[in-house]
Formats: sequence, structure tokens, C-alpha cells
Amino acid sequence: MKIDILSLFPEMFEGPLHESIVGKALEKNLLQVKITNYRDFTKDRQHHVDDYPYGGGAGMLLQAQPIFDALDEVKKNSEEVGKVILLDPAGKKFDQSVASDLAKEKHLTFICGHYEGYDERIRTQVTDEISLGDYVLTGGELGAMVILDATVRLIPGVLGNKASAGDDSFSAGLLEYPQYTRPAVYRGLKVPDVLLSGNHQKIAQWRNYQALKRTYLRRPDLLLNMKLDAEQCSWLKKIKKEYKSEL
Ligand code: 21W
Repeated sequence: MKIDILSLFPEMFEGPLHESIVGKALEKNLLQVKITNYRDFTKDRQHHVDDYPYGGGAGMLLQAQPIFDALDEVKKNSEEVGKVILLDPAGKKFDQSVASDLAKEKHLTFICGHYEGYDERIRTQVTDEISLGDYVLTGGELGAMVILDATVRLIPGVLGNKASAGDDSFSAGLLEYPQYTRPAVYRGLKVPDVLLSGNHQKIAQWRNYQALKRTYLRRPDLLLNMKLDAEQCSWLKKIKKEYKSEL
């Protein structure tokens, strides 16, 4: 996959791109990332990229010209321009299903805003507008990094075969079951007996039950649009009864 990032702050990407799994994907050439600075496309002597909003109001806006020109440069240098993604608080909320759609693309371009936003006309150049969620950031850079991180780990070959992306809680639709590692007792806190039993069928059953219980108690919204099998349905009834008696 090839990813272009347009930003005023290229240095913000150094850490996240070069460590851990994404860093390895770059080394293995499963991923190429190019960062382009809008500042390199300004036409005036002082290299301004921002200006005051027409009609007044607080703050400054990224101007259309440096963004359009930076994007034109990206298009000129790519055989195939895939999705052009605007990071925007008013965009579609990012989640795992968006990540798996993006992971199928050959080329992604992220347009990061800063200051109080950008000239509205940039929206004519994008295929997607994505938000991280309902809180205010200082710019789109962290959004681009989150989306890149969640997307790149889904590219075949990026994760070792030890950790398969298909096992993720959100791809199964439930929260993850509790996990433990050695020692079996720490500060008096015991690992559940079943996990030490060596009975793999019992362990799998316990994990499925715990995942369902945790999802029901913490994120019941995730269960609304999910198909549960017969065993899960009967567990859920039991969990609901138990929970009611605790209230
Ligand atoms: C914050 C841009 C506030 C614009 C109209 C009138 C990218 C982001 C961002 C930012 C405003 C994402 C205004 C979740 C985010 C981002 C910077 C609003 C004021 N507009 N996901 N007045 N949250 N944020 N501008 O903030 O660029 S993805």
C-alpha cells in the first residue's frame, strides 16, 4: 500500500511511523509513506498557508491553493489515485469496518487540517471525510495516524501469523475476554482455575461467555446489531438474570 499524507507538521508522524508494527511494515516494503508539507506549495515570499475567514470569526483557515497544489503533486506522482481522505470533525466516524474497507485500497491520501479548519472548497477534491469521534483535536494529524495504524495492521503480511487480525474483538463484534499471564497468583489475585485446567474446550467456552458478559455489561450497543448463536442467546439470558439479581 502507498500512503500520501498532506500536513503542515510532518515531524508529528516520525514516532508512530517508525516504531513497532507500522515501522516493520515500512522496512518490509509492505507499505510506503510519503509526507508532503503544504508549506512547500505556497507562492508568497513569507510562505503563508493560512488566512482569515471571510465574514469574520475566530482563528485562521488553511487556504485552498496550497492544499489543491499539494494534492495535484500527489496525483501527478501516482499511477492510480485511490481514496482521498479529509480528516474532519464533521466526517463519518472511524471504526473497524472503515479500517477494513481502507485496507483493501492500493493508495490512500490523507489531507490534514490545522488551525480552525480549511477553506471549504477542498471538499470538492476528496472521496471520503472521516472523524475520529466527538471531541476536538488541534488538527487532523493524529486522526491520520490512528487511521493509518488501524488500516496498515490489516494488510496481509503486516502482522506476524502469531497475532492474526481476524481474532480482534471488534471484528468478532464483541469485547475481548479477560487474559492472564504468569504467575498464577499475584498479590493474592488468582488466575481463574479453568485457564490452568488444560481443557481447551472448556477454556474456549469460558472465553466466549466472558466476552459476551463483558460486552453486555459495558457496551450493550454492540449487541444490538449482532447475530448471536443459540448458545450465546441462552448465556445472555443467564447473564441478564444474574445482573438483575445483583441490582
Ligand atoms: C477543530 C478543525 C475544530 C476545525 C466553523 C465555524 C480531524 C478532528 C480533526 C479542528 C474545528 C477529527 C469552526 C475528531 C477533530 C481536526 C481540528 C472547528 C471551528 N468551524 N476527529 N467554526 N476531532 N480537528 N472549526 O477535531 O482537524 S479528524
